[in-house]
Amino acid sequence: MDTSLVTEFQRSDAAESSAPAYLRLRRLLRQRVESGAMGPGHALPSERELAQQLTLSRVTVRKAIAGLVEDGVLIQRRGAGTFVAERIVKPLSKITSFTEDLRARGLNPRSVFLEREVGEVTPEEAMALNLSPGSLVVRLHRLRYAGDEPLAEERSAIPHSILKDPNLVKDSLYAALDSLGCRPVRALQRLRAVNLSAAQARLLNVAVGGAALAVERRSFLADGRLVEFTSSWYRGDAYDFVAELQGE
Ligand code: 16G
Repeated sequence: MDTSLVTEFQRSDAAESSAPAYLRLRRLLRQRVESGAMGPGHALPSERELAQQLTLSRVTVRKAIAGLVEDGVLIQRRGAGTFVAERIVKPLSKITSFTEDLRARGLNPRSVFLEREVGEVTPEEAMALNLSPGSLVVRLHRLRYAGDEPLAEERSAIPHSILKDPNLVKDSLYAALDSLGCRPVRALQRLRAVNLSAAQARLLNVAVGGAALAVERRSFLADGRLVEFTSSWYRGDAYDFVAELQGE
């Protein structure tokens, strides 16, 4: 058993005893993944062991873990136990950003800009963003990395009326939008499987024809305005897209 987990949990107990135990444990486990203390593939002790060591009920431990499984930080394999997710598990029910997804897994998000400019909308962008021909958009074309590993190619268009200066986008588009009070609250997404072209395969450092998930996201502000149209090509060997489905 990882003794530092026990010590840290006891410390959190002393520091914020008013927070429910399952939330403190969830936060602690998340921090350990984010800091890299528990890397991809790391096996967690069994529920029973964790409960015993931390003197918690199994229900509490299960509840702490369930939230992290839902967020894609941990995965459970039947009969084998609970592990830190190896592939990046992207929950489809939340509007998270590339930067947030990677940080949540203790990875280092980085981007290389292939394009960052203001230009007139293309017919496709005008249609997707509901803009009239001749309107201006900020256009970003980025190669998105975890450390040195390219994971996705991404093209975004943001109405110029919302984002005036493309250079406001440093590491994260959503951080820039957030700073303007314009973080999307709702999005429509379309996913399809594709084989990468030679140019894309070169950028993403995979074999020509390698599999990718092509995702188009149109995001909205609370007042209904469209704030982004982004086309992303995520490497198929690095990502799992997970959605929770509910009966009617
Ligand atoms: C994700 C989004 C993309 C968004 C980007 C912002 C999907 C499929 N796409 O890649 O629409 O523009 O994150 O990331 O999740 P950033 O804030 O790190 O620039």
